[in-house]
Amino acid sequence: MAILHILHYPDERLRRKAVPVTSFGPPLQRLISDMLETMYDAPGVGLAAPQVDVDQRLLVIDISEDRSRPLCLINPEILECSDSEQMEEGCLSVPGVYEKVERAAWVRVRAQDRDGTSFELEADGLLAVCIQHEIDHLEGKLFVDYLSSLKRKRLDKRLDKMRRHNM
Ligand code: GNR
Ligand code: NI
Repeated sequence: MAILHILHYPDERLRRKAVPVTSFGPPLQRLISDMLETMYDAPGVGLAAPQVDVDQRLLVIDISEDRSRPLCLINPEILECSDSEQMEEGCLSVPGVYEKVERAAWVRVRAQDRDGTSFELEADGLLAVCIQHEIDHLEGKLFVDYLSSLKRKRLDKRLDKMRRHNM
């Protein structure tokens, strides 16, 4: 297993639209194990493949307290969603930034598991938010895209300053 490098905003590679997974062989199995290890190490509650520079439609999530319930969603699709709620979000690709985002409070999702078997999942609370956040990554979308333009400008200035400081 290996800890993978996580790309940081505003890296353009986070903006690509990921392509469907078609091969469920050993390379995919290794990638899933490495993504789980990377997520637990970070630590984060989710990780999408584009964050580790893999342009494919898969993500891992574990929202359990004791980090014992890994979930792997491959080629996920939101079939249905309802209500909306605001939750404070963070992202491993935008370290140190936490902002409220409005999303569906409930989702029904279809995905494939690591063997390629299709399944459906209903989620609310943090799991629902996390699934939507990770699926956004597959579309090249980041949670900061939902901020008002004023907040977004302030954030870009702050990050720019941090980067210049670190050069
Ligand atoms: O670790 C994470 N926490 C989190 C908190 C609220 C809403 C979404 C998330 S996902 C984030 C990990 C991450 O960046 N996944 O892409
Ligand atoms: Ni993220």
